[in-house]
Amino acid sequence: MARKTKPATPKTATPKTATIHDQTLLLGQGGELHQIAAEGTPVLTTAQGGPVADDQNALRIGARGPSLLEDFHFREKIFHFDHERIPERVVHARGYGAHGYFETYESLARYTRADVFQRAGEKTPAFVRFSTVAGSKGSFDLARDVRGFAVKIYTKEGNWDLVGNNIPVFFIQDAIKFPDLIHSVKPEPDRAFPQAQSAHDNFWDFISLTPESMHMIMWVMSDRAIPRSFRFMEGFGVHTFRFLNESDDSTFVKFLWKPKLGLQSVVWNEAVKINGADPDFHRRDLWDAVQSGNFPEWELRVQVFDQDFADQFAFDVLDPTKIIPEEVLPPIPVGRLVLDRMPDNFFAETEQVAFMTQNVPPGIDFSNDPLLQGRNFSYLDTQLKRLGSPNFTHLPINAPKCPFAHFQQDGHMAMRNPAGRTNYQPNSRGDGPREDPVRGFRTFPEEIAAPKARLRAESFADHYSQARQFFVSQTVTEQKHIAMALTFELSKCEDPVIRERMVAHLLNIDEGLAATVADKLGFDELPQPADAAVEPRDDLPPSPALSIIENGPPSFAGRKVGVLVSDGCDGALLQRLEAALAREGATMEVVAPKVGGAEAADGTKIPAKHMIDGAPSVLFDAVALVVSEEGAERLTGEAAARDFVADAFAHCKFIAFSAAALPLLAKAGVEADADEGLIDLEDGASAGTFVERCRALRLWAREFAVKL
Ligand code: HDE
Repeated sequence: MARKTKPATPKTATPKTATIHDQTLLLGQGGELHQIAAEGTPVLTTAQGGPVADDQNALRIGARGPSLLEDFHFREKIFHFDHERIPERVVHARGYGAHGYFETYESLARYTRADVFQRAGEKTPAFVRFSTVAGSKGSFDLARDVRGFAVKIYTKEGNWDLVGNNIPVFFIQDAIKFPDLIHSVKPEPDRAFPQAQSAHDNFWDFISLTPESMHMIMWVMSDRAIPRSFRFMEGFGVHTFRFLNESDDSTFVKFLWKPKLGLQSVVWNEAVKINGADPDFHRRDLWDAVQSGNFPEWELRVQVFDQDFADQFAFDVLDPTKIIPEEVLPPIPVGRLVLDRMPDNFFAETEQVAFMTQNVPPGIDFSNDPLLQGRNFSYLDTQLKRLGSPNFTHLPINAPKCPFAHFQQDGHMAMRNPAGRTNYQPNSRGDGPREDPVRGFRTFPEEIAAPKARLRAESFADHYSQARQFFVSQTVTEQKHIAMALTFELSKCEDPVIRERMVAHLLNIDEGLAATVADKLGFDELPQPADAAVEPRDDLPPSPALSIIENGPPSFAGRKVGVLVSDGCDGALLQRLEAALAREGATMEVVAPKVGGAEAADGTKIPAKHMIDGAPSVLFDAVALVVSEEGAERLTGEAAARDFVADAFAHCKFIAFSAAALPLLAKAGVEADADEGLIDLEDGASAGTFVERCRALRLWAREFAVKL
């Protein structure tokens, strides 16, 4: 017998209603209005607003017969589903965004007339999207990669997009090489792998033939490319821009974002494991932080300089493969960015947001950096491809939040065509907007007299000196990580010629680094150093601002401890630990043999966030083992528990433990008194001591004793 399928309707709270034009309507979660069904629930409609009677069965002849074309509801539903995807970004496809605001510290009127920098304490709405570059939308978060750090500030003079990265330099000096760079790093075209990885022949082939990328290579082989969280990374505008004040005087400017919680990265072995355990590690982190009210914050700093400084500086300020070290030109704090609200809908906001380098308000102007000039074309062009219509500025996330008026009209999805007869200017009716030479955007009238040609400036020719400066500015631990990263990546190249060409470049950066990598790759002898267009300098002083470890946080705030518990454990100890962490602004997550939780010795229930198999220690900044003797005994038999401890130790994390956990430590191959990173919570050390030690984030000295 034929049957009509109708799912059960769960009971909901008493709905809110509104009466509009004598019709009583239901108010939805987001304030949207619904027609009311007989049961008092919102009515499901078609996109045309027609009420739907049956959304479980397509229209067909009989119960077992063919479906009918006449079923407009079915056809509309499937048609729309078929078109749900828009092209992912060619680069930076995987990203995650949040709303917030930018707060100006003090007037910068002497440098710029940009309205956003005029009034101390003024808050301007902002949206930020963080991203990886190489991977597709569904790739994992902890790829070794540059992170995008794109900020849209909705100023009273239009949107200002500072489309930056978490690394202050770039691979190439001319935008015309961008497609080659990106083709080389993306999956190889015949085999379509590897996904979201630079460790393959094509990438290193291109890089080894592109000496200008060497400075950037030092950064992407450093731990900067495997950040612990978006919240703990810096952001950089990369290019030199111009500030223009009311008198149109120009000052060069570079923009930097400094995370309030300090810098932090993970180690490579950890990154690989995080990708398996939680491919959404970074997005989850941002979501959790914002939702729990721990709003991530960055300070905007600017390096401002004039033409004289630019002329005297050792490198060309238009060259995007160079930095101006902070010790040479200290950045000035000018405001702060706070992220305090997650999007209501990922697609509508984070996916459809369209950043464009050419979005600058009056008072901010471009320099002639050839990469920036090329980007100013690309970002508009790519939005048309991705969003499908020149009216992408009509989408709420992209629309300015200040009044705007122009005569652009029509096109796909036009949602705000102006009313009235006049759609041009000048017009004799006095209708519509007119240009304003005083408030409007003015370009710096730079005079340039030079031949039209395809040229690269001589002043861009030094590709090694700052790469070396970056390397010597790192701590010994960080230098070791760079050597390990280069070795790993090059070990994945099948063509030995590529490895050799890269070691030849490294010889121009640091001989010790080159020798280490060559040795680990199994070279019999070192190649000749690569030809350098300009003799590399070794007199650039180390810049401590370039080290992550030297710029760690002042406290353990914003970090997370994973506590492995078992039945019969000391509940009071657990509470002391939680309280000590809360005082620091850090959090604790309980990991138990069962996700249902555990029962402390005094009978109290301990709710768990994770079961041990789903929460390896790589997901935490530090760990604690609060177990009973019996619990420890049981856990020693579980590989996941042994790995929890062994990995935390290998990744140089601080480990607190109750005395009963000793057998578990032993089974994981960790000596309880191996170093000061192991803290016995029942032998003089308090939960507070553990938290204090955790401020160092990692016990890096251990790394030289442990071979990862
Ligand atoms: Fe981009 N870049 N890029 N880029 N870029 C894009 O624009 C491009 C460069 C950066 O979260 C695309 O909307 C060229 C440097 C970020 O939506 C595209 C060149 C820096 C994002 C594009 C560069 C960046 C993008 C793809 C060489 C750091 C993500 C999707 C001249 C300062 C923004 C899109 C978001 C995205 C082109 C180099 C940062 C294709 C041609 C240098 C953070 O237009």
